[in-house]
Amino acid sequence: MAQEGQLSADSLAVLEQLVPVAAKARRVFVFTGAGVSAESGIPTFRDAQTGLWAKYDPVMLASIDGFRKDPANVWKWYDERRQTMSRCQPNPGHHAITDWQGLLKGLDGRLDLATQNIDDLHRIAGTEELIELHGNIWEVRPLGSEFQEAFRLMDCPLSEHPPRHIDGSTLRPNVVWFGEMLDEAVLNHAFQCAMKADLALSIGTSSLVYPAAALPFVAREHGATLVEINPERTELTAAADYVLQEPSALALPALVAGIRRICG
Ligand code: BJW
Repeated sequence: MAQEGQLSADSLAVLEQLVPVAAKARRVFVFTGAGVSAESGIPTFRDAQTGLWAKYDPVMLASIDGFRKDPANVWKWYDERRQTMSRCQPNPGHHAITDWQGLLKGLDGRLDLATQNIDDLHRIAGTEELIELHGNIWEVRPLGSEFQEAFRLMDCPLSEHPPRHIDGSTLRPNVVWFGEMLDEAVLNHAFQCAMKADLALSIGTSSLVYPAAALPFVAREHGATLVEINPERTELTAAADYVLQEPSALALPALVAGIRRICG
């Protein structure tokens, strides 16, 4: 468990105000991005374009046009990321969210988690009913097919780029690329959860990629108290009621420990 003493004096002051408010909330909506997995060793989406990949436009690596032009190259990037992710474990931030979800369940409350991450770490940490807005890197589906046709492909590394279906057709990662629609049912469910929340947290996301980035704003518009956890300021920071400018693996365990001290 993270030590509260490692948090800045400013953050401790924010926590002192926030903990009693968070402990009263019974309907919590958590929205996460790549930063929540940074301390597990997974580069954030922007970091994942550094080094060898810096010369590529993210839209070429994460778009259907880029994939159609060079599926082998896009798959090479995903295969490298799969290999990195296969070595990573959930960090104290992921576990704190699961712990809070369990605590709320016992209090007739509810915590819904919508993640933009494709890395599976929230699920491995035990969070239930996870809403995966941008898909999952361990799933594939035939090019041109729908989300519902996805299946798990755990081979790591892959034996060929691109991997092929049993009928020889090209498989694509079951993720949402730029210019593609998110699964409508998944997105609607996330908006419903955001609208019902009395407390919403946006954690480890640059808050730049829409429509997902609208979720915390919508929660706020529907009356939720809004918390942001991110070492950097983002487009959301000015709209947040409480801002913890800290890594999530440090701030989340401290927040949930404070809530547990009140709620038991
Ligand atoms: C820490 C930390 C620590 C570090 N602790 N924090 C309105 C205006 C303009 C454009 C658009 C618009 N609405 C829609 C668009 C287009 C586009 C879009 O939003 N573009 C923006 C760039 C402007 N959106 C789309 O195309 C979406 N589809 C869509 O809108 O469909 C309708 C449509 C159809 C046809 C034409 C046009 C529209 C789909 C978006 C899909 C996004 N997909 C990706 C790739 C997924 C697969 C993969 O990973 O390979 O999803 S892109 C990428 O961004 C990925 C992420 O999930 C997503 C968000 O990134 P995230 O999580 O915020 O990561 P980073 O790296 O940006 O930030 C990390 C943060 O962590 C930083 O803030 C750090 O400070 C912080 N951090 N360490 C806590 N220890």
